[in-house]
Amino acid sequence: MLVTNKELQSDATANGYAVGAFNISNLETVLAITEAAEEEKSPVIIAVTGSTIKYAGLDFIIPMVKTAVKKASVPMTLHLDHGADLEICSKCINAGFTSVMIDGSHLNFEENISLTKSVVDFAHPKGVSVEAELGRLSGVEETTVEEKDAILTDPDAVKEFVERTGVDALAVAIGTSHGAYKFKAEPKLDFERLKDIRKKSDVLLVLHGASGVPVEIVEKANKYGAELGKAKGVPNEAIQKAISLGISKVNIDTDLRLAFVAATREIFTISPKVFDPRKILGPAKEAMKEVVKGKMRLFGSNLKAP
Ligand code: TD3
Ligand code: ZN
Repeated sequence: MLVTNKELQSDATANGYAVGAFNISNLETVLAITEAAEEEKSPVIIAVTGSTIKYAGLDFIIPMVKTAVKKASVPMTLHLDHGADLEICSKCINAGFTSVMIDGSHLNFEENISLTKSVVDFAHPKGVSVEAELGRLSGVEETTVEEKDAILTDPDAVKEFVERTGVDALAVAIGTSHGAYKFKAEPKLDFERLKDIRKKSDVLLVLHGASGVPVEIVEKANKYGAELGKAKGVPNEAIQKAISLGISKVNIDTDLRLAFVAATREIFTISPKVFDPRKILGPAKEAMKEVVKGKMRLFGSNLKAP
C-alpha cells in the first residue's frame, strides 16, 4: 500500500521511532529495501533523486516500485528526495509519487519560503505531503556543497517557515552531511539545536546525511581494493538520540552504496571466473538488504507496520 510520509512520520513521532528513507537506483536497490521492510514488518520510504530519474527514467522507476509495493503487506511511500524545483516536484506528483521534498536550502529565507509554498500549493490538493530544508548540509548532495557553505538550522526561523509555507516535514541541519566523509575529527551533532527546534515547532522532523559508514563494511571494501581511507559516518547512538529528540525520518543512501561496493568487489576478487550478472548483483542485493534491516531495528520501525 502506498501512503504519504505525513502518515508514516506522524505515527513515528507519536510512538518515538523513525522511518528510514532509502534511496533506490536500480532493481537491486528496490528489492533490497522492499524485501527488508517486509521481513522486518516495517514501514519504509522509497526515495528517488533527480539524478536517479535521469539515470533510470520515471517510466521504469514507477512500475518497478509499484510492483514491489503491490506484493508487500507493509505501508510504503514513493518519495522525491532533494527535488530541485516545482517542475520536477509536479512531474513526480502527477506520475504517482506520494511525497516530495523541495530543496530550497541554497536560497535565502524568503526565496526558500516562496519556492516551498509553491510546491505545497500544488501537492496538498492532490493529497501529497511535502518536505523542505531549512539550513544547509555540506557534502555531496544533488549539488555539491562545500563545508564552509554549510549552515545549521536556526531554531528561531523554523516556526515562521512552517507557518508561511504549510510544509509537513522539515529537514534540519544539525551537523550531519551527505556522503562517506562526514567528520574529520570525532562525530558531533548539535542536539541542543534539535531540542530547541522541537520546542519551537511541531513540524515533522527529518535527518539527512545519516549514514553510519560502518567500519566493517569500509574495511571489507578496502580489503578488496577500494580506497575509502578516512570515511566516517554518524554513530548509531547519535541516531537513536536524534530520534528520541523528535526525528521521525532518517535518510540513508551511502551505507547501501558501501554495502554494494564491498559485496561486488569481494565477488570479483574471490570468484574471478564468475561472469553472470545475477551472481554478482544477487549477493550485492543481499548485502544491502542486511544493512536496511539493521537500520529498521536501529530506528525502531521494525514490527510497526499495521
Ligand atoms: O538525501 N539523502 C540521500 C541522497 C544524497 C546523496 O547520497 C541523504 O540524506 C542520505 O545521506 P547519506 O548519509 O546516506 O549520504
Ligand atoms: Zn539528503
